[in-house]
Amino acid sequence: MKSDLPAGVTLDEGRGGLPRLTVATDLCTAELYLHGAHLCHWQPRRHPHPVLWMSQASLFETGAPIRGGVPVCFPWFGPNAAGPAAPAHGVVRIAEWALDRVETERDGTTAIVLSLASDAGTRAAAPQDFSLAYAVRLGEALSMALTVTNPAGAPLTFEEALHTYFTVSDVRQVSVEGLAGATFVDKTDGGKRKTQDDPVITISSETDRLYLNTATTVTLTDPGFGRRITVSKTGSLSSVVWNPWIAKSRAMPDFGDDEWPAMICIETVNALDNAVTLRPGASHTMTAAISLS
Ligand code: TA6
Repeated sequence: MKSDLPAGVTLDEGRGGLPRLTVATDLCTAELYLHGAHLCHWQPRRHPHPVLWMSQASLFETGAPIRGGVPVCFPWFGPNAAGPAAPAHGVVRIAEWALDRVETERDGTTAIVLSLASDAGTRAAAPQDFSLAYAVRLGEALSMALTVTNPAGAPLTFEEALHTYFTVSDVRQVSVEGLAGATFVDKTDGGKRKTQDDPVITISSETDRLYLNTATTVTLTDPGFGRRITVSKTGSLSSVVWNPWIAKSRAMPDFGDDEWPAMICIETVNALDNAVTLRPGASHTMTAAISLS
């Protein structure tokens, strides 16, 4: 695959010796690990700060999730009620994906396509058969498209997420809009279902909300960095807003104790009531498009 790479794209060993695609074009810099098809870095050339956040304490080893960037979560979101020993957020973020192609589009955007099919490794924790294709387009904007195909002879029901970690100047200063009126599951309050009454979400404690039945675009305003990040989506009816705050940060070994002010997750999801069921042979695509202004 190394020989097929366009100018500005290299494939080498990254942290932990894991295969890593590095993009350095006129439009942006980026890093994507084949482990979990995990986008770890993306920064448009004209922006002084990275857009995606990475923990300095993240692991980079087979079998372990990477902390930050955009974890790809499938076929369940969060813990697996059916298998407490099963990995959180599913099996594909700790699987080794195939790099199918890398192309440079006419406007200079780098388009990467990866794939993953169920095998004995995934079936050990997730019995369902699946076939995934993941298209990541990197330029002055970022778009990610996760396509799930059901290769089996029976319906496939799954949850999924593009669990995007954003870098912010100070999470206590940012505001999140676009979810007004939506119902959310408050994971900091026993999973109670509540309504987002205030059109502006601010963060002043641990915040872990799964918004349901919402297809809206979400904006993150960061006065400290003087930027607004827009997350628009298709094929997704759930969104998550998450910041672990102090105690939860300390409880996560791959998350620095003092890192929580610098990040917020705004995730593009299908979970709980919005889980997807595919009939045999059918496909479903969820996309997230991220732009800055
Ligand atoms: O999306 C928010 C969340 O479900 C939080 O509850 C927290 O667990 C976070 O994901 C990180 O999950 P992870 O399994 O990566 O530690």
